[in-house]
Amino acid sequence: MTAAFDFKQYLRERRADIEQALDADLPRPPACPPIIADAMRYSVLAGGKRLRPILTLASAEAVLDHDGADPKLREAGLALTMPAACAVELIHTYSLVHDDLPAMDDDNLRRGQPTSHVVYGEGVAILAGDALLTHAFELLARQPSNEPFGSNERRLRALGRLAEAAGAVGMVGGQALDIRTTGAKPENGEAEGPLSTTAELREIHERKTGALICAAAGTGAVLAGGSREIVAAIEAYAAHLGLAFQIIDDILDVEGSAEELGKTAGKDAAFSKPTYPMLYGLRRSRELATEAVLAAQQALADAGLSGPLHEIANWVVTRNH
Ligand code: GRG
Repeated sequence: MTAAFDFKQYLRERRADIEQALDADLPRPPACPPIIADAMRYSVLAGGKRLRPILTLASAEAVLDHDGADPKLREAGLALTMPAACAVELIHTYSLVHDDLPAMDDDNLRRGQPTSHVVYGEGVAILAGDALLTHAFELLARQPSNEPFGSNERRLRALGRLAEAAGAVGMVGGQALDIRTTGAKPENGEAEGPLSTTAELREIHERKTGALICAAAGTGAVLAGGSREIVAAIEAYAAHLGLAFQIIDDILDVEGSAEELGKTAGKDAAFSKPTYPMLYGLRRSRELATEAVLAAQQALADAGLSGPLHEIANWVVTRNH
C-alpha cells in the first residue's frame, strides 16, 4: 500500500530545492558588481510562496507520470526543469520589485521586509528588476551538459512561451492597463477613468497575473516532453488556477493583515482599484474562486493527469497569504 501523499511535506521539499537552486544560480561578485548581486539576492531570497516554480516542477511531474517515465528518467526530467522553475521565480520577483516602485504601486513592504527601493534606492531597484528579468532568460538559454538529444527545441519553445507571458501581451500589458485605469495614487486625485466592467477586470488579471501562472505550468509541461494535448490541458488547468489565485488575492487584500500577508493590506480600496469583492461581494467572490478551482481540477481529470497539481489548486484557494 502506498503511503498517503503529504502535501505540506511536498511543498516544504520543493521550496527547499528551489531556494537552493536560486541561491546557486544567482550571479555573484566578481562576475558582477556586489551592489547588484546584493539587491538581486535581497528580493529573490526574501521568501515568498514559490507557487509559480512549484507549478513548473509539478507540471513536469504530471507529464512524466502520465507518460509512465521510470524513476531515473523522472528524476533527470525534474532536474532539467529546475532552471526553468528558477527563471519563472526570477521573472515573478522582478515584477514585484518594479510594481513596488514609487512610479507604480509605491509600496514599502514586500515578503515581510522593506521593498528593494527602500533599501537600495530607486535606481538600483530598477536595475535589480532588469537584471532578474534578463538573468531568467540566461538560465533558460543555457544548455545543461546532460540535456537529452532533441530537447533543445523544447527549451526554445519554453523560452518563447515565458517571454510572451512576461511581455506586452502578458504581464507588462496587464500592468499597463492597470496603471492606466487605476494607477493614480489617492493623493494625486482621480485615476484616468473608473474601470468597472467585469470583462475589463478579467483582462487585467489574465494578463497581469494569469499569463505568468499559465506559462509557469506550460513551461514545465513542454520541457518534460508533453504532447500538444497534454500541454494544452495543463495550460487550461493553470488558466482557471490563475483566476482563482487572483480572486483570493483580492479577498486577502480586504480580509488579511500586513503581518499575515507580508505586504500592505487594504491597498485596493485605498486606490479605488476594481476587484472581485468590489464587483461581486466577498461571498460570491469566494464561490467564484471555488468554481475556478473545480474547473482547474476537471481539466486535469479530463486529460487523465494526476499528482500534486490537484492539491496545488486546493492550496491556492485556502491560503491565507
Ligand atoms: C512591473 C511588469 C510589471 C508587472 C507587475 C505581478 C505584478 C505585475 C504586480 C504585483 C502586484 C500584485 C499584488 C498583483 C496581484 C497578484 C500577485 C502577483 C501577487 C503576488 O504574488 P504571490 O502572492 O507573492 O505569489 P509571493 O511573495 O508569495 O511570491
